[in-house]
Amino acid sequence: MVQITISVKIFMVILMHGKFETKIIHEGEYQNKHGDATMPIHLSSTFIKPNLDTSQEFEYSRAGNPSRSLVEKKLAILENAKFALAFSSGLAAETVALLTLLKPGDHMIAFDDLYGGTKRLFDKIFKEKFKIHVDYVDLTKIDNLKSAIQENTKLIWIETPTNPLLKVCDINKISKLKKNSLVLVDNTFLSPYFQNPLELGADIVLHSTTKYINGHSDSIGGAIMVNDSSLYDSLKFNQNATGAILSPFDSFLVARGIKTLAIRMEKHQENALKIAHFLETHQKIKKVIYPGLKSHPQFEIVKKQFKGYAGIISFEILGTKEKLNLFLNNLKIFKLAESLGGVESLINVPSLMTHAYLSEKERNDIGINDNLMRLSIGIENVEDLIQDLDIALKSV
Ligand code: P1T
Repeated sequence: MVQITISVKIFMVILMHGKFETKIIHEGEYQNKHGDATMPIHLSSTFIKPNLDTSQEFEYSRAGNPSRSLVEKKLAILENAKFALAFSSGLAAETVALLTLLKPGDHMIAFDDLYGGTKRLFDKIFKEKFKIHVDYVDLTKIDNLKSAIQENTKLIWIETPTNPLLKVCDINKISKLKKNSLVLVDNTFLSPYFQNPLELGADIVLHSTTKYINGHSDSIGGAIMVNDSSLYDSLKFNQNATGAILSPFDSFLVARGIKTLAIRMEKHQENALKIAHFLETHQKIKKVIYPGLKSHPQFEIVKKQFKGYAGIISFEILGTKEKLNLFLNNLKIFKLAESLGGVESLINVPSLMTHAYLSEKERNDIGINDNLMRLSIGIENVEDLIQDLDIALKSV
């Protein structure tokens, strides 16, 4: 018994000082009486109370569940945060964040390029129904923030890199200028392996775990990580009150996906860099946007802020809509689908898919034109991926 306690303590110390890859595998796992090497899924919706007076960690699975609790421990480790919460989707996490941080009449500044579903949530629900004032601002230029910020600005909402134009802003500078507001960074596109916004001064980090964190395109989920305990308590209260929780089975999938995040991200990036260089020199391509290219407009911020570039590339093809269709129809490995960050390579046409909610004018104003495509580079063999793109481009 004494020996077990000592070895557990030594293990805890190793974990505390361990590197990212070690921590994400071991954090939250514990040995039960059967000796499971990995935590089983706890499907129970409710937990039996020994009597009315005893309080216990888990009572009802909406409020707390061992499988969710395990994944939340791992999620906190990912962003080096004190607290994490796991939600039923990225948009569920966003909804609870907005409900927690804003009240009618408040003002919010958001990056002008964001996932289409996020803008739809802001515009159609929080602006229209709850009278939140939202200003979309190009935050690549810090002066734009200075002129947009108001006394009642309560929240600055950032994606960096943005979806789908991969625009980058300086989290540290924005956090220093925030005045009375909180800074929330949607870190989905880089994953916690390549960027940690809390360390750069942000107050809240949000992820669609559907993407890199789970990594296998088989679960929809979201996460919020914070260091402030009262903020955590409010978010947790609203999560339980609205019921926006990650299910036990999805918690298991996300916890499993997290264990390979580091190795997947390295491969996504290695492949994406090669593909970005291939596209950049191709005569049928008009423009390539990838944070790892020197041609990226905010490459100076990228060098300072990112630990890596991840696997999303946006590009414009030369020519008409027919040519775009020909190109898409001739791809064999890249599949036409929404979402990103999985092991398989995907291609998306934002104007018709992820950003179809925006009007043509809104899309044109920020630069999402009809020929823009977004690649999510998977972890397949990179020569196969380049050949797939090459053959499809030759058919155009
Ligand atoms: O799909 P969901 O898990 O609800 O996550 C929403 C979301 C939040 N933030 C970012 C940056 C996102 O890209 C998304 C979802 N995006 C896609 C489905 C997509 O194809 O871009």
